[in-house]
Amino acid sequence: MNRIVTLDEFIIRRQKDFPFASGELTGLLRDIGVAAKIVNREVNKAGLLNILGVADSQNSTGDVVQKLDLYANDKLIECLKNSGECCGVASEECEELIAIPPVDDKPSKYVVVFDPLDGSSNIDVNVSVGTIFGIYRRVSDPAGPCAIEDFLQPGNQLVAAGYVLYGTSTLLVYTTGRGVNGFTLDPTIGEFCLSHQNIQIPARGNYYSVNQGYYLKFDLEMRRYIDHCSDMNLMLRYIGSMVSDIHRILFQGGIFLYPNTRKYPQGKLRLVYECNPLSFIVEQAGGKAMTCQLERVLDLEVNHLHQRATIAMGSPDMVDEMKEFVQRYSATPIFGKR
Ligand code: AHM
Ligand code: MG
Repeated sequence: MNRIVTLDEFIIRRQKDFPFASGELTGLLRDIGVAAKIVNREVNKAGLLNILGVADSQNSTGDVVQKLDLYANDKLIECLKNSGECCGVASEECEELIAIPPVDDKPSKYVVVFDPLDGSSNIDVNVSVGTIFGIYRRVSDPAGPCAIEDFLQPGNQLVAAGYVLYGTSTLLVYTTGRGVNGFTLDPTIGEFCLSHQNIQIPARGNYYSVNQGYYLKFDLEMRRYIDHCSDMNLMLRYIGSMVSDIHRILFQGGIFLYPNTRKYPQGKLRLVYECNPLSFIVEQAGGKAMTCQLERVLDLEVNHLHQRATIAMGSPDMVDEMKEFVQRYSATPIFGKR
């Protein structure tokens, strides 16, 4: 029988890959793992408690907030505040960043961004949801509190990123820029165990994932590409939970699209909390991630915390093909853009 490798053990082993590592990032990843277990416990028993349903508030971008979103948000913030390993957090559910004072006078050099419960429209109907996170090294003066510039770094500066998928089983997938690894929560021992080592996205797949209900609201070039996916007999899969849709594509190949619509001219998904961390993971697994205007997502300038972006990500050959369609059918000449 293969020996079980727990997330904690794996993270500590990997610390040796970074010769100047102080253990801070290692500690931070472990703390996120702990928060994920707490959120998982609540997600699993959500139907038993009176915490399902819509809370009496909207988040900073006007979406209806589910109660479980608030719970997950609070738990992540609480775990990170107590950990002493990060000096600030920014969450999709909070308008502003939250500065975290040093624990035991120990200054920290990292900040964490997260979407506590992505795909929240699925919560009430027992469909998979996820948590997405990203970690940056702070760029502000380490002597003071964290600052907005720590969070407005482009995705290419991410030190680590990951997601937790609360599905038929609970999985934590993360990267520190040296490949992507996945861990499945074994509920009998309460540990995330290494289950998917060095995840590589297939060059192509049989799935495309897009909200086809918005088809008529997409630009012509995107409609043409979607027609092509259909002509090629690709299978449409769209859960409405980006983590779940990307998870399938990571393992089985395919392309995920969230283009601009009339309602969301800049796209709907959040660059800081959703697009950048997942793009880092997809690229680390050998995939590609670009906007529907053909810019590399990880190179986008970040101007504000709740900035939105369009996205096309997944299997490299399929993203390249999408790019060709956009170049061919786009009304605006955008050749030469990467
Ligand atoms: P959320 O973070 O508020 O849950 O919204 C993000 C979700 C993504 O997970 C998903 O891909 C998308 O929104 C679905 O949006 P739509 O219903 O417009 O297709
Ligand atoms: Mg989200």
